[in-house]
Amino acid sequence: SPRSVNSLSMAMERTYIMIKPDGVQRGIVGNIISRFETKGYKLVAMKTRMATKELLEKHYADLTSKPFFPKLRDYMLSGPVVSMVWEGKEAVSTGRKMLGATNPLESAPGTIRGDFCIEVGRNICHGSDSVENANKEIALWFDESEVLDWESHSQSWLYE
Ligand code: IDP
Ligand code: MG
Repeated sequence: SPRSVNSLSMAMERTYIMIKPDGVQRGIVGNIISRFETKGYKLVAMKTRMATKELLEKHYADLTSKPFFPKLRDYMLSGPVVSMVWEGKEAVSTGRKMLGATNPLESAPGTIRGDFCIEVGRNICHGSDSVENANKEIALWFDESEVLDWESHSQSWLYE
């Protein structure tokens, strides 16, 4: 394989990015994909589907007791979501930076939430907040066989 020693030893991560129903309805799917793609991250899984109550209760397990959880669940069930796994160096923390703050009014311009939305309950995109949670979320939303190992021809143009 033409991979360099460096690229093999560096901390490659996978993060779970999900475009929420408002992002799909508003036609922002392509823009969000494009940002991760042009950053240099590698798309290793993607599908469009309806979420389910069961998936959302696991995905947002830390939030099920919050007063806003029923509204969050209804919002996430209101239309299709786009589930993706993006891979690359520090993809989890960088993905969070690309998303911006949870509250879009506190998200910097140039971030996905900063550029495209206004309210916390309509913030168009999810991104894993730690490597551990990313691995859990990827296993929750995808079968193992749906997450692909493939070698990008850009590898040596992205990593030294
Ligand atoms: P995150 O999506 O930035 O990781 P979390 O705190 O994990 O933020 O919350 C998950 C999602 O729940 C948020 O993206 C947002 O859609 C929703 N949410 C969080 N806090 C509130 C709130 O106070 N009111 C309404 N919805 C909220
Ligand atoms: Mg979160």
